[in-house]
Amino acid sequence: MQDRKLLSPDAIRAEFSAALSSMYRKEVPKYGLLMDLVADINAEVLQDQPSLRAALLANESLARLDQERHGAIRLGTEEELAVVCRMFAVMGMEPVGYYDLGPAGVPVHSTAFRPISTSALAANPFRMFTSLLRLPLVEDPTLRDEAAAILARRRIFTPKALELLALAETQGGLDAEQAADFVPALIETFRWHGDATVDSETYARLLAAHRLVADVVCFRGPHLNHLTPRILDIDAAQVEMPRRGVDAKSLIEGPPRRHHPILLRQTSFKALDESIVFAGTSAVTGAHTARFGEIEQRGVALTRAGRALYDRLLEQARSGDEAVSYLDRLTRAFEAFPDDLDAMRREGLAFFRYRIAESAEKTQDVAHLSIEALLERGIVRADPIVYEDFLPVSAAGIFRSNLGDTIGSSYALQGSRVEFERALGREVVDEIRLYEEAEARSIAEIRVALSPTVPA
Ligand code: OOG
Ligand code: NI
Repeated sequence: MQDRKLLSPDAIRAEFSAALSSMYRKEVPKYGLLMDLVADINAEVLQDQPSLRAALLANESLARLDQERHGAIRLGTEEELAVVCRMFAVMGMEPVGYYDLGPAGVPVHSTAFRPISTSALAANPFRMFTSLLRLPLVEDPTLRDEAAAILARRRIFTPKALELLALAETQGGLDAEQAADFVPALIETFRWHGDATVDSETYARLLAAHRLVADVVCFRGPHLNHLTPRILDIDAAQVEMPRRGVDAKSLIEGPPRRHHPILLRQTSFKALDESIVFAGTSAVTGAHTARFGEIEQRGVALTRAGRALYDRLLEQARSGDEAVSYLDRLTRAFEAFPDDLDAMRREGLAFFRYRIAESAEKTQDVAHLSIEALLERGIVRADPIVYEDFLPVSAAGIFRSNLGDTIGSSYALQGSRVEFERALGREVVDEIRLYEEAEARSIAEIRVALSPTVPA
């Protein structure tokens, strides 16, 4: 039997994200502008804040700073979701989190396919925010059936990608040569196809039902709709974007600016109007807004208690007095969220990774001390764990910025995690569990490191 040397899923994911990035730069010229802006602002911030630079260097994220963090796609059917799940598994990406965007007026439910382990995230952090259209939310039954029939006819994966997927599943992975074929074959699925699968009249009817429905249903596949690099100062970027001719959405999604960032803040801009050719015609006959640019700034991951507080304060700001600007309401509401790392830690609001301080003296027996006592004595330090996931209210805001604010308010029919998981063919990973485990593991490692060595 031939012994194949399989490539690590991390390496395949790195190839995939690099290939997506170069495809997107070609497809969406304005995206290059955004990348330049991000590189400039990140360089400035690093120069101004040597301590941040040192922290990024210490956790090995400095080198990958300007690499894209995530992309987003929208799928039309449960079958597409099931296959996408298997495709991403080849690249070490698992579905993490369940996001129901219906309450925020977007007829999808979503997950994020992403690497899970600290080492995999460090090797390549790329993740894909993946939404599934919820056709039952289309009110008109005739239109709904028509949309379902159109989607049932399309084949979004190339035969090559499907063949290599089957091979990966039987072999337990792909070797370098196979991966070099797999990545471009899979990328085809996420490419922009300007030729619509429907005529202009059908497109117009679907567009009238919901812009998102038209975007998902009328094309040959789930075109990548944005790629998102990481920015170290999103407020600076928000100011800089219009200066460089990039039309930013008016508000940054997520928590307000803080001294110690929490969760995730995002902003975006409409990238371009695509020309489309409708079925049955040969000339360019329409325009469609599909793709955009986005940037994100990430902060510390919150515990269930911290997240509940975040959700409550956000809701307070959103439903507050309209005579006061949203930004003021947000700032005021979040005064109730401590902006001090140690307070967040002691109050159990955020997750930390504990480690033995480099400066700690390797002295007498301290194994009996509590973590708090170890911290106080400087033997142990606590570093915030970065939030790697998404926020449903923010995600809905990003959808809206691209689709137009005219989209409906709230869908009464709740999304169903169980239904989503049935389509996926597996359960989604609970993102908060991952942070709990990472924190607990770091404490266990300290216990091992400090335990007195047993004499041989
Ligand atoms: C996805 C929007 C959500 C994010 O970063 O929260 C998103 C989409 O528009 O398909 O990407
Ligand atoms: Ni995004």
